[in-house]
Amino acid sequence: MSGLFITLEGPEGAGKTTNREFLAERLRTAGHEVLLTREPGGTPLAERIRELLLAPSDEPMATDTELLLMFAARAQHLDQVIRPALAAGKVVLCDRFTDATYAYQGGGRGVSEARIAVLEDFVQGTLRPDLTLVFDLPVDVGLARAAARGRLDRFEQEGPAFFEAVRQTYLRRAALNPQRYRIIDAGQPLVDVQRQLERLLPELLERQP
Ligand code: T5A
Repeated sequence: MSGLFITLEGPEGAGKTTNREFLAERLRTAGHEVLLTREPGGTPLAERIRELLLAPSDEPMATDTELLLMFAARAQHLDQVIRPALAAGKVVLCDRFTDATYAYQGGGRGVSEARIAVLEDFVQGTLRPDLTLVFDLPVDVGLARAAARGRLDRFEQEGPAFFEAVRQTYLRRAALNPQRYRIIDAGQPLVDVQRQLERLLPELLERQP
């Protein structure tokens, strides 16, 4: 793989979607071919799985069903989009990836890390992101932002304890591997968040293929 794999992570309403185009533009301006994508989703089939995962439903979704659907969508996304783009030397900027599984299905739902790691190895082989930006902010601030957008999806209907576990899982994983993770203080006004991203750009560009 000759490309660069960057993932954007964080709890609800952290601003990943708002900032991913900003980052992509900066990287393109620096002369790199950037593929912007997201999980769950990123291909037509994986986007259909996303709909299943996000739609509120009267039938409760079993935790293992949720976990396996996340990895089913990921397998499709890797095969159709991520691996080919990396092989072509592109920068892949992905809004959420397997850290979200550790945070939501692991921290939030209580699935053991060991169980998630088995699926991670099975679906990804040795592929891991080169760099992960964690957009961190207090849970109540993120939930208020998400709520202001209107109708809540199936995950957004969870309570604050779920999202606190999600947040703490991200922070713990980042602390364990400072080489790969960078924390962005996403509770700041947008202009300040983007200032932090600007400061990270030289490092991102240094890691370019
Ligand atoms: N999931 C995903 C799992 O459980 N396991 C997995 O393995 C994977 C891959 C995906 C859901 O799936 C779960 C996690 C998620 O719950 P999603 O809609 O993609 O669903 O969820 P999010 O990625 O969380 O999307 P959000 O839109 O909720 O969060 P973002 O993208 O971080 O936030 P964004 O940019 O949309 O911003 C939210 C609002 O805040 C404003 C924006 O304008 C927007 O209105 N905003 C700010 N306001 C003030 N100051 C700032 N600095 C702001 N930044 C953004």
